[in-house]
Amino acid sequence: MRDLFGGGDIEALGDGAAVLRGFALREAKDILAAVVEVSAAAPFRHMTTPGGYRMSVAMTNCGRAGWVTDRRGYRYACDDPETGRAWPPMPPSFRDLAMRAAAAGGFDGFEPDSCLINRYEPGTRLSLHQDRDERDYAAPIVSVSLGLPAVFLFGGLQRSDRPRRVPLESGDVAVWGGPARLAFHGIMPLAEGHDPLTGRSRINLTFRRAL
Ligand code: MD6
Ligand code: FE
Repeated sequence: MRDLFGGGDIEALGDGAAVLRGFALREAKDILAAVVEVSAAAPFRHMTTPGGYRMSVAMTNCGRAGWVTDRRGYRYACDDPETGRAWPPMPPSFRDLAMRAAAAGGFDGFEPDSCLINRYEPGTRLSLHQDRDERDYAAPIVSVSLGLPAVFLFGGLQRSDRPRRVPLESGDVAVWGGPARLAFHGIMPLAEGHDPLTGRSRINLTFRRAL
């Protein structure tokens, strides 16, 4: 069962991890409008991995720190390397949503200082990885899905642990922390489709406590 107003189901993905079905559905339109504003100041771009590959996911950030990758490595930076300016501030509504989602997932007191915004198009994928560039792992990761559906791969603490395949729809929020903080995760190649709010794309917001 799910309702339209964010009071929906919580699906456990193991100890410390859950999907909050439809948690961000009510504010989806407003979030996407804010993403358009952020990306006017800090455009989506395809970053380069330390190994020299162009990422198929297009990314930007808002908040005090933004996640970046280039030939020198993965890290958080307070300035956008493309513009030389600070990342756009995190809208208060983003922070509020992330805090409420973290609390619903069992993590009270989450204070995100970084919001990585990812744009996927059909065919785009994100290979299995851990989020480990943050200074400490006490805070959870909160990941908001909007637009086209995707299959989230959620594994264990070893790369070799077989991941579960979790379908994510627009408005779903995944939260992982505590014993699951360093779980391997990824996104299967996006299927072709059309979403009424985003068209031919999926927008993902990942909130972290980076610094
Ligand atoms: C998702 N994204 O798109 C999950 N992690 O649902 C991630 O796990 C992620 O998009 C690190 C960097 C970029 C990402
Ligand atoms: Fe990740």
